[in-house]
Amino acid sequence: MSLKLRKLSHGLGAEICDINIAAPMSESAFGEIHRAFLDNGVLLFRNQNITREQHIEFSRRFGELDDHAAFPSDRHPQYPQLMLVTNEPQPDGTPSVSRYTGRRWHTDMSHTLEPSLGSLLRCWKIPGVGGDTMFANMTLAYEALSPGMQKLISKLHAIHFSGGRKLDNTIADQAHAAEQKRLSPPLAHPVVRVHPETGRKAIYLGEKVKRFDGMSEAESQPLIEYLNNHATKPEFVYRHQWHENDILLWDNRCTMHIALADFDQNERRHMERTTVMGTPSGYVVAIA
Ligand SMILES: O=C(O)CCC(=O)C(=O)O
Repeated sequence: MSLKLRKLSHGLGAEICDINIAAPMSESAFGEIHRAFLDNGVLLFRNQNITREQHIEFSRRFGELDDHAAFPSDRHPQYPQLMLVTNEPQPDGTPSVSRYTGRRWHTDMSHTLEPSLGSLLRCWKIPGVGGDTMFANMTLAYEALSPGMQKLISKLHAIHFSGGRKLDNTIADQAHAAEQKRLSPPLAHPVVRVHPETGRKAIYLGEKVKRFDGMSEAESQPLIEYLNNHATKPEFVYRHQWHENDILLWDNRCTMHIALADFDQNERRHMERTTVMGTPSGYVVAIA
């Protein structure tokens, strides 16, 4: 198979055109997709009118899947390998707890000791306008820093907090936040991580990070803000406008992303994500 690729932006991302990811696929055909994944950081598969089982099955080719035990209330009731990102109300009529998922720059599962390798998000329902997702290429962002800054941040570990999610003051939201805090103590990861497959260095940060290990928030914030702003400059970013049945695959080891609130919240937006597990990283931080 020879893949038909279309670049999505200068900074990252490519569409794999004319493909059905649920069709039988040889190891060598999958190898081409895997190569494109490593080269582009984000891959788009359009028009994937497939079943949940097929979404899960294709995702498994990239590695072991998370059962989302760290997000029990966000799991699909029948498929623990699928995490919901939806504003569809719950069966009892209360708001969905995942309606604000991803509204800050982040990489998936950075609040765990096995942060994710990659995620595959499938779009089931999208508002008439907006509901976009943005991605940043953290390898390019790292490589654009001066040697002095690269050296400085290579010594730092950043503390990643779970539950950086926007909340309303509802009982369900508050209970969800408390549960997340209990399940996920703060962890520190290196600010510069080496991609295990490409060997390239990337910044590993985001807006869930409040401070560096061994430093106060006031001391850390200016540098965190600088690095997050630097990494999200237009030249490192791709903004995805969703169509129903898009599947977007991203590499959590060298990109970060944000779900935008740029849509009418009364309209329905429903996504389902598989999460491919990564390799061990970081350590638990004792916080007084
Ligand atoms: O809903 C989206 O566009 C992205 C959701 C997200 O941030 C995530 O699944 O990690």
